[in-house]
Amino acid sequence: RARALHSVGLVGAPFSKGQPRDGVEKGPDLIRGAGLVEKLRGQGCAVKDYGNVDFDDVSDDSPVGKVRRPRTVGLANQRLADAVKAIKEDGYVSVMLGGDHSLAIGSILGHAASQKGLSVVWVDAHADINTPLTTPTGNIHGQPLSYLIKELHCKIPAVPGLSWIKPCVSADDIVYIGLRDLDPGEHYILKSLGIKAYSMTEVDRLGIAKVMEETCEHMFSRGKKPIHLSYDIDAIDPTVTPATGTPVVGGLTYREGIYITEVIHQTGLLSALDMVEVNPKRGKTDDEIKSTVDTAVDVVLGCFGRTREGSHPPNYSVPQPS
Ligand code: EXY
Ligand code: MN
Ligand code: MN
Ligand code: MN
Repeated sequence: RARALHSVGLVGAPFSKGQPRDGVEKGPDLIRGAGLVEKLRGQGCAVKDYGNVDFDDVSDDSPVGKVRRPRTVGLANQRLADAVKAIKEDGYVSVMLGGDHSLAIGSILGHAASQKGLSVVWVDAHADINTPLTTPTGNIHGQPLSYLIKELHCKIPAVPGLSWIKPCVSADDIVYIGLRDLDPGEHYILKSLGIKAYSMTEVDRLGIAKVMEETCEHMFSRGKKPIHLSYDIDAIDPTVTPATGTPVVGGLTYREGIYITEVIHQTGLLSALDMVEVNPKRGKTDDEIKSTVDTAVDVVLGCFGRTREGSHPPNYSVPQPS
């Protein structure tokens, strides 16, 4: 092949302290183990695997108000932000394999540090926009966007370990797809900031094709910015991806989940991807784990040009009988 179709910089983030369940730290190695790098190369991508980020536990990390493990999560995200920033400066599209969704803090901050402005597409059953004061659980994987949105900054109290975070995205630069489990505070924030959101109701009403058309229209109306796609595997229905910490019935089909990636790929603007919340310990059988991991792999492949219609190299010719 003359020239790689996409340059992918892969980083693993084996981190689980943004939520209470063990196992989600195994996501990166499982997704690699399912052949992600080989499959990306097989479809023409140049891949550099930056390995896994090293995370340290902060020993004395008692809750601050309701917020659990703020210093550990804050430190992990500082490390991840540096890793993603380096990947972007090396010229790759960053692919972060989680780990829990609190990692979006570091991934988006690192991405934003290398670009002038970003659009964020957040594919999730949940809005992950609780503030330290609205969170019902204290788990930071339900809060990452609250720290990152400029318009919410005045509602974020100083929390040890997290106060270094400078918001880097505007409410207008975010589109949600797949929502179906929001807390009251989250719903209020979405409505009051006017954040574009396609819940499962809109997916049902409009169909995924129209949802993606409108998603692109909304993003492009503000100029063509690099896209950060933050993809929580729990956006997809738990019949397909059951091995995740907070499954919610009534999710995206496999086909809808993949269609999103095909459209994002076609924009040519994908600049960073998060694939998070794959937790093998939450799968009841090997088949449940495999279906979840294989779907996560397919989401990443779809982002980098895999098409369901098939494909062929540009120089392909049908062999002639001699
Ligand atoms: N909204 C709930 C909370 O704040 O704890 C549940 C959050 C689950 C977050 C998952 C990963 O997307
Ligand atoms: Mn999430
Ligand atoms: Mn979720
Ligand atoms: Mn392509």
